[in-house]
Amino acid sequence: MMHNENFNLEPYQSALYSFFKMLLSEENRHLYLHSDIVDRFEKLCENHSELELKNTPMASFIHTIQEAVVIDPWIYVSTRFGPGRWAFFRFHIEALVQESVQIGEFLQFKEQVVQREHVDPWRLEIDFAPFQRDFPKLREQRSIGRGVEFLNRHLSTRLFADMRQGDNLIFNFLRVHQVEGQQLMLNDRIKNASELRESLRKVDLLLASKPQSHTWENVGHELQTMGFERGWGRTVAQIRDTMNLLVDILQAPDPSQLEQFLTRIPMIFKLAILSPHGYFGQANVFGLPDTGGQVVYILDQVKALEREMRKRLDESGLDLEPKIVVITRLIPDSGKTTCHQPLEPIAGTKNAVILRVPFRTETGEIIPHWISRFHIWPHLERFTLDVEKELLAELGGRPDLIIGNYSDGNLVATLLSQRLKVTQCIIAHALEKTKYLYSDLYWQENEANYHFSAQFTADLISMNAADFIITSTYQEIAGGKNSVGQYESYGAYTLPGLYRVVNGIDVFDPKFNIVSPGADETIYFPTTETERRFPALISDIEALIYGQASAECRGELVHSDKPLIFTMARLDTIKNISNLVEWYGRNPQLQECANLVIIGGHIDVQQSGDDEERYQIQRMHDLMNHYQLDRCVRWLGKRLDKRLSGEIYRYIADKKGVFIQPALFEAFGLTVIEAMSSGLPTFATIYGGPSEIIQDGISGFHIDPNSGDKVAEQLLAFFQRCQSESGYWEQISHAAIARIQSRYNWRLYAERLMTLSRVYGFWKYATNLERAETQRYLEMLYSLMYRQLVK
Ligand code: UDP
Ligand code: LCN
Repeated sequence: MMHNENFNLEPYQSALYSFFKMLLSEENRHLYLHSDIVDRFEKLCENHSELELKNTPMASFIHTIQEAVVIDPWIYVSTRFGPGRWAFFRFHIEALVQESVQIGEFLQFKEQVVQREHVDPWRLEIDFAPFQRDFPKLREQRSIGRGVEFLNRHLSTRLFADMRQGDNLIFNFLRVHQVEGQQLMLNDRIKNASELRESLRKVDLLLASKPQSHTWENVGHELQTMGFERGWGRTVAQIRDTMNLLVDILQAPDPSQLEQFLTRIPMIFKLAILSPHGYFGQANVFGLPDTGGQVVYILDQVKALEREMRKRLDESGLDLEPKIVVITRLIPDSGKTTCHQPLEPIAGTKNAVILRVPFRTETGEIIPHWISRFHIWPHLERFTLDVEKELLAELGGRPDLIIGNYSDGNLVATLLSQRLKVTQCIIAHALEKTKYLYSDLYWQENEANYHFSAQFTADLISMNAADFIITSTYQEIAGGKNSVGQYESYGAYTLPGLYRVVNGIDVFDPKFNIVSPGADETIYFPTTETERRFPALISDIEALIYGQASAECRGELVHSDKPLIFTMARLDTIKNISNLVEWYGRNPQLQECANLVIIGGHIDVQQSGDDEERYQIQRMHDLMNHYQLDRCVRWLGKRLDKRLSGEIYRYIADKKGVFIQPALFEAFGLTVIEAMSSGLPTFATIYGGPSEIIQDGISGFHIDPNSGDKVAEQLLAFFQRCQSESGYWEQISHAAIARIQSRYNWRLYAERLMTLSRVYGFWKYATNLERAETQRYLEMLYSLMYRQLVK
């Protein structure tokens, strides 16, 4: 009997039989995704209306199936009862046997689809679960992504259960802080935790008698003789405040006070941010292959972090300028970009720089050309060693925190953090495994073009090595009701013939924290804020949108009075822009109602050096020819500077237009928040981050890129409603602006990230967060698997 703790399936045995029989009857089909399963089930319900299967426990069970693997006479299914909660079953169609199976068995069966009888039962199985047995885990789904709160609560209770142990820990921790050879917080006049408590009492009496606005310069000397050093605060009032927090913690520890206290300790002065691939520059790079939101994100992040670091150093009484170094690869043949320059100051910051280090061949020659992110794996190890030297020289010492970006940057961050013994944070931006369907199962077929085997192995290593992980949304970690999270997809998967992962990462791990990015508020702001706008750009924008066709623009809009449907993205397959053209082309009513404006790629296919992009460019031309769209579609194949593209969003909003993001999958989607910040009603894919950014029908609209005709209908319905209902466009526009202002901004981001790095740094010092056992296992994986794969 199929036993399931959540559903009583006993009454539905014969219906289940019919259902599985139906799957088996499809010739040469072995794999079914959740949507296929639901689709087949609906057919079953139609054909057997007398069975009344809808709204039964069986229907609920069917909806939990994420994947079915069908090889006569067996059907194996993976079921998901919520984020991170999975169970696996198998069903024998002739013997009518149903039973639970282990994840490893499920994966092994799935391998048969690719490997037939050559499946190796002794294939390497990777399992991180045993290392985590004694490690605290979140329990509730709603807590996923709030790891630091949990960790703080859990570990403080555990540590301070023995007060003496807790006090000693804090005392020792306060003594390790130094900057540029200068001791901070405590000096050796205070010998232990009880002396610390005593000194805190005395110093408070002393400080109470001083003017509260006096600074360390006035009182520092006296404080030093009592055992205290710089770092507690700038003014007497701030110093007392921090010390009182500590007194409270030593008396009766409370996790939120501990967090507050840690945020005040000067721990982060120097930051290294890794982003090796792509063209990383500040101008003429957006839209180039592999160069998109990640670069925008990092440049904005650096500005916000520098501000926050400076504010905190200032508040702790230190006159030091923070230093941030963004490390990328140096590309000698970098066209009109600055990516051949070894060092470039970052505009809008005082002290942050881009440090470029070239990739070298085995014999040491510099590699001159751009390399796709899918092919850079063999270069990263040597790059790490070269970066280490240059980074230490640039910073004059070790960084206090290393942040990795994307699979390649995260791997380099891991290697560097291990070598330098520095806290490591990683940011995925986009995990490719969820973007490309069956990229794990059919990895061998894609190996030449994508090298997913190396990429997924690198991902697995860095996500397990990281001290903490920042994500932009909840769904990035744990998905939604019917969608698997990007990290969650690394929980279990198989690369047939290479290895199978039975416990890769647990979404309940407290290392996950959601810290969402924002959009640069000086560039992306509501269309109604007229005094901040750039009116001088309007004539340029009108020329771009309504001007004549040229080598860089295709299509000439005939009716300038119509609203505009706007999209902007790199032209790769996943962004799905050419399909948008097709949906628009197939709907003459929509063409009648609104024009389509696209920014992305190049008009001339010869100008692109990227295979995917070339294919998309050609397809765009074919579709525009086929549907004769030159009078209602304007396609700009050029890169615009940020100020201009910011003003374009607002121009489109002035004309009561909309923004559309039709991607097959979008990890987060910065264009979505840029458009919404500008007040544009936004239609964006349900696959990935946008489904969380937008509340459907309230602050924008969800669209399903697999149902293009329906998307065209949704757009048409929106424009029709705007015509018949005055104020509707404004309603959605205001809600979009409010949504972004409340949730997605860089100030909150920087505050949070700086707090997280301190709290994780503290717990890493205080406990065995580093998990030496895992570390050794990861080294083995790196050495025996990753290095072999990239040879
Ligand atoms: N962008 C741009 N010009 C282009 C295409 C994109 O300036 O031709 C910018 C866009 O404004 C956004 C970023 O590049 O800031 C794209 O980020 P997103 O997260 O939407 O997608 P990604 O490219 O990272 O997949
Ligand atoms: C990469 C992506 O694919 C986008 O979805 C994100 O918005 C971008 O990075 C920034 O994180």
